[in-house]
Amino acid sequence: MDFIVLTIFPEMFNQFWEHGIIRRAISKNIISAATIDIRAFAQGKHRVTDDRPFGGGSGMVMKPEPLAGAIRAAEEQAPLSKKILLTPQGRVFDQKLAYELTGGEGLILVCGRYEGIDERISYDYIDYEISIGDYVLTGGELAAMIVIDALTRLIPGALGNEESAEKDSFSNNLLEHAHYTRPRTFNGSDVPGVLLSGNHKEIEKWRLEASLIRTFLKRQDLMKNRAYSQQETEILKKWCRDIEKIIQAQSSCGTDPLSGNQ
Ligand code: 4FV
Repeated sequence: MDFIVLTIFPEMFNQFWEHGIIRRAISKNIISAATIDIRAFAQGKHRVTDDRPFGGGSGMVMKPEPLAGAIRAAEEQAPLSKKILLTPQGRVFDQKLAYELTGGEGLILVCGRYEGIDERISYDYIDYEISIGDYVLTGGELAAMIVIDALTRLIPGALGNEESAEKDSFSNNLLEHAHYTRPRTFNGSDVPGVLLSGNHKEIEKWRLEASLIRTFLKRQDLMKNRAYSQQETEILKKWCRDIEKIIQAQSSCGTDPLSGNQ
């Protein structure tokens, strides 16, 4: 997959390309990564890329001409790549969208600065608008890094063993189970025994239940309109039975199960 980032701060990506899974994916040609300096397409001796907004108001707007020049240059390098503008106006990025975007040849990621870019660039040049969340950044660069990072680890060969991307949080719309490593005891707390049992069937069951519990406690929104497997449904029904037993036990000893009052 090819990534070309259009930015007035290309140097911000130097470190990003040179570390971890991104570095390895580039070295294994699983991805190609490049930046294009928008300022290189600005006219005049000061190569101005921004100007005051028509209609007045605070802040500056990115001029259309340098952006158009940079986008055309990127299109020459990657004619099949989709042109993405990182903006709070866009579809909010999530694991589902990450999977969808890995299906393409590549992405040309346009990073805005200042108050944003001239709207005519969105009209005439941009295929998708993507937001990394409902908050405002000083520029689109960090958003571009997040998109590149989340997509790269989904591309076969990028991660060590394939398996881990499949078992990601959100890959099955559940939060990932807890992870433990040596030492077996830390700060007086032991690793759950089942994980030391070597019984992979029981370990898988424990991990699934751990994912369901975490998702139930932390992100119930993810549990709504989700299709549940037979095994997951069994686990959820067992919880209901266990909770029923507790409630029954409470009422049998005359305690109001909800208030706990006698
Ligand atoms: C943003 C976001 C974001 C808006 C004005 C850059 C800033 C400035 N991009 N998801 N949230 N962009 O806040 O993607 O130009």
